[in-house]
Amino acid sequence: MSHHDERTFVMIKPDGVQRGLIGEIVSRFEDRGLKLVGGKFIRMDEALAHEHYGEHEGKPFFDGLVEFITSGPVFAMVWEGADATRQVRAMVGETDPADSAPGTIRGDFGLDLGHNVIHASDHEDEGANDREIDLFFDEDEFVDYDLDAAAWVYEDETH
Ligand code: IDP
Ligand code: MG
Repeated sequence: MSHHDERTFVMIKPDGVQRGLIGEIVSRFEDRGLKLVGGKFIRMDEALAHEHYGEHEGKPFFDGLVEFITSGPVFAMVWEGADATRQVRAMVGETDPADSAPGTIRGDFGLDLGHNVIHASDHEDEGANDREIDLFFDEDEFVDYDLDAAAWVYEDETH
């Protein structure tokens, strides 16, 4: 079942947490058939924020981004499934909620670029997933189990 086990890093940002969207967003990934393998509710410190958003250091919005992402708790998760990184990014929408199609998370729950509810690893950035998963999770924090629904999600999964 190797092609079902791609892992991707997802994080509900402080605005999503404060607006009570954790359940709604988790539901969307569950409904899609993805498997939750790790999750943690944390307050990011400045060092973690700098490391996570290192690629944006020096950009005009960087300081505001670090201030925002450390301003309250975030819910970090790892989801697993076929083509998970690309599929999750498609469910998330564009970086700017104003450009995001209705039906996507940012398109349904946001209006402002600086408060776009959710982070997901970039499928176009080869190393992003592994880097972000490693940054937020230790290997022993992943839960090893079979998701029974997988037998109905994937045609080639056995019952
Ligand atoms: P992404 O979250 O869709 O991958 P990135 O370009 O990687 O988008 O930017 C990371 C985050 O930085 C965005 O999600 C958004 O919160 C913030 N951001 C990006 N560009 C801007 C901007 O021009 N103004 C304010 N915030 C921005
Ligand atoms: Mg990005």
